[in-house]
Amino acid sequence: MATSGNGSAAVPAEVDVAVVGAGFSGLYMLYRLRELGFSAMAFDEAGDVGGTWYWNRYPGARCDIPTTDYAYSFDPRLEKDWTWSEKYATQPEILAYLRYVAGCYDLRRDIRFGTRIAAASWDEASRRWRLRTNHGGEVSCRYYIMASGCLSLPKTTDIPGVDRYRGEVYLTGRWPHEEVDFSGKRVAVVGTGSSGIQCIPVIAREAARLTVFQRTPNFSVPAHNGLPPPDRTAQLVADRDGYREAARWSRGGMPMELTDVSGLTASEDLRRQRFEDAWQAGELFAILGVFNDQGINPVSNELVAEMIREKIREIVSDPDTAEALCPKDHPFGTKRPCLDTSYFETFNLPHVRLVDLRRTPIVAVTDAGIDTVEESLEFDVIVFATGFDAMTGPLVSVAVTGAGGLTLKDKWEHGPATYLGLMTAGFPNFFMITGPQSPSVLSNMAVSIEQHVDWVADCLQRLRTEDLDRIEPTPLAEAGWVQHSQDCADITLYPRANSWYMGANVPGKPRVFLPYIGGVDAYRRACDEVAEQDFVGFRLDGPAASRCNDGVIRRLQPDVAIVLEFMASLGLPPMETMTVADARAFAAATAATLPPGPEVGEIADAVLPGPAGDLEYRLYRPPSSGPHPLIAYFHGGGWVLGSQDSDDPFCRDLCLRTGAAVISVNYRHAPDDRFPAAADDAFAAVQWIAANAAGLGGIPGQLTVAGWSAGASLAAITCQLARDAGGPDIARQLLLTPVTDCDLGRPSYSGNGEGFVLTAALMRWFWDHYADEAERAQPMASPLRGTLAGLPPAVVVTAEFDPLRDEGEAYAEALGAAGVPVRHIRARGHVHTSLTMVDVVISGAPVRAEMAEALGSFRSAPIQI
Ligand code: N01
Repeated sequence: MATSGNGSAAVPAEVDVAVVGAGFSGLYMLYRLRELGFSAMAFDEAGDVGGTWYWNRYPGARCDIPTTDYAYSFDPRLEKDWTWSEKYATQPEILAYLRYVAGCYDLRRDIRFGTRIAAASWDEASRRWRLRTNHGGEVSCRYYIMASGCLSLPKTTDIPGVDRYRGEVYLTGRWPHEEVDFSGKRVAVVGTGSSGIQCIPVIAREAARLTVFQRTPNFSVPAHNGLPPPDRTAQLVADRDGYREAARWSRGGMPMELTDVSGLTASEDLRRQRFEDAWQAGELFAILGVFNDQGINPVSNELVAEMIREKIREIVSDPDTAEALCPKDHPFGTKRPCLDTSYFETFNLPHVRLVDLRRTPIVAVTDAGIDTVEESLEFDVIVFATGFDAMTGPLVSVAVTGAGGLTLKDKWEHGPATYLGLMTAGFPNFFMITGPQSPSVLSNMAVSIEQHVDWVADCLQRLRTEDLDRIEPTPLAEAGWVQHSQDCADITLYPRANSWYMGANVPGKPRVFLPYIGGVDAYRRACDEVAEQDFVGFRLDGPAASRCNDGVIRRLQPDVAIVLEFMASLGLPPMETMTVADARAFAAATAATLPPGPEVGEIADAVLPGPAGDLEYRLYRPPSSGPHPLIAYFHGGGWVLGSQDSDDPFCRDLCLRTGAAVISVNYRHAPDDRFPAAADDAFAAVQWIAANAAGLGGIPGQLTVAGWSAGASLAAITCQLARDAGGPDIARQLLLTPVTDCDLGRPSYSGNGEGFVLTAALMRWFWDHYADEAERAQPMASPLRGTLAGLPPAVVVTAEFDPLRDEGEAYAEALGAAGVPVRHIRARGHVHTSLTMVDVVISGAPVRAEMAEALGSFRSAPIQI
């Protein structure tokens, strides 16, 4: 084999697989590749194995996942032979562990240390990557794997004057191997993230004076370090395989019971008790899971945040310092919280001082210390704990050039785009271990690393077995995953923080949520499904054949998927197999379990005269003083179910978002009163509301007619009847996932007819109860078949996974063709019922906001009658 030297050891000219990095992921990758008989070589700039644990040698450096879980699980022998001494091991102990693992499998033999891959380019002709090392050596490989870590490239210090300083300077992420002596010295620490919070108490023990420069206070909870957690250890001893499997299928990569306690509804006692338990547990996932809604609901989040602030105020004696240490600019958890040992207590020491950079920013580093806007401070040592160019930094710091000459840096100029965080389109045979848009830093890295390495190893093995030698994700699959990853983040509070998760800590970096927050379990399922479905979304090529099962692996909104999974887990009988009475009782009971929706100004129940007796209605008034525009609203329920109660949260939401008074009118239901009773009632109700607008607190001439599902059908029909009758004046119509036609043969009926709550079978059941076959084609039942010219401007909302999608789209299109102003909102990833699930399906909120905005945009439109 031809080789090119790199100083200490030879670098082979050709390997099957080149791996960058010899930390947790690189070591296991190398192990798996060897096991499968691939020739493989790993490269690391460091002098030995360890990755992050090689570089981050600062005092106090420890893991923040308990050692019972922060370890390899692939070989039970490792677990038997290695014993951790602490719950959160120190950096030297973790480094010793990784050295031990490397020794067990003689991995160093295939690692070139002190060697950085400086550039990599894809050669389509040979279907190989050509890598260049910092020593000028070249390596050709079929597959190129970056196992370079998420937090391995320290951020360039962006404070002016750093080069001028004449004292000792240290960077936590590049700590020297020799012990640093702080005794008797005046020390500055800049940065209060995990690294700062870990090293500050330890440095304080030695330094003569310690000054901490804090730009953003961080949430931290006591680690309560000690022996490895006895409860977890006992579970491992009792059933090691079961424990590890539970970790693999958990939300965060550690076995953990998820709570169903909501911060919004829990009693004060329960809130406090759950918080105290988590505080005492000293585990990240415990404090991140005090309430099931703290990651998505600001009110619930603030409860936890404030309880932590209370602890800080209790611990820190000086009230001003305590207040400065209290984080207030981001929701709890949206920046990575820290686990500390005596961090806040350290500020009670007489020689420790906090400088709040929000009040007195740094002007520059001087030759003797640091100048703030208020004072000049001199130091013997400055420690920068200023963080990393996280996740994408280490990947784009290598000049990676893919097929067609595009560099990774250019491709990701506006943010990373990956398929599953594993690969990126345009870069064939290039894999990332824990890349952006995979759970990585939001999970127990040990579990996520093993999952990625196993997926890649299995993939390479399958390619070899099938005589394939090139794999690349398709643009469609990648765009779908990027969207899904973004959708997952968007329903949480995470994007609100200026965190390194968002790339916000590095000036000029695109602001994009980098990791995948859907959970280790959901993520693993997606990866497994991709492989099982013949690598859906990947293009596979070999000397003899090519194939591509193109597609998107996750198209539902993540919270909609959770609701569907939950409903499926209940194993309920389909509604169409129930009696009407049972179906009504079931629908009412389900509605009663949902959150109540937002507070409005006033709610009043009353009746209005209908053609066959009084009709009940509920009036929702906005908090602002009136008069208000009016919305006459008709509930959903297939003409069979529901009442003015059933859509209550949605009506409250509609009232607040539009600033209109909503009048939700009940109407006669089938089969007791069949077609056209409901339509007659709806028209009569709108006539009465228009006639009594002023008395209802409404602005005459500002009446919108709205509805959801069958109620939207009634709204559409009412607008047609009003036009034909020459009144009343209707300013706008809002049709949310409407029934518009009796033809159940449209593609959305077959595509979305099962598994998305409203089924094709249930829709048939509704129609059968409501109208005879012969009546259904009348415009009073199928408004799509009516004349549409001259109708009021319409906002039509359709949901992607709704059997009624196509008839809603057809109605929007037909209205437009008839000259009616239309705003058609397509709710991506939603089902028929999800947009009305206020405070349950968070991803519905932006759609409802758009809906309200669209209604507002028609406010000045001329009335069409
Ligand atoms: O970095 P950080 P880190 N002037 O980015 C401040 C993992 N980790 O190395 O927030 C003044 O969190 C910056 O301020 P601000 C863990 O995932 C784990 O501490 O940008 N200050 C912030 O306070 C962690 O989240 C462990 O306003 C400046 C700090 O520096 C991740 O690594 C241990 C500044 C940087 O905090 C990163 O942690 C250590 C400036 N110009 C790390 N620039 C474990 O426990 C930045 N800052 C396993």
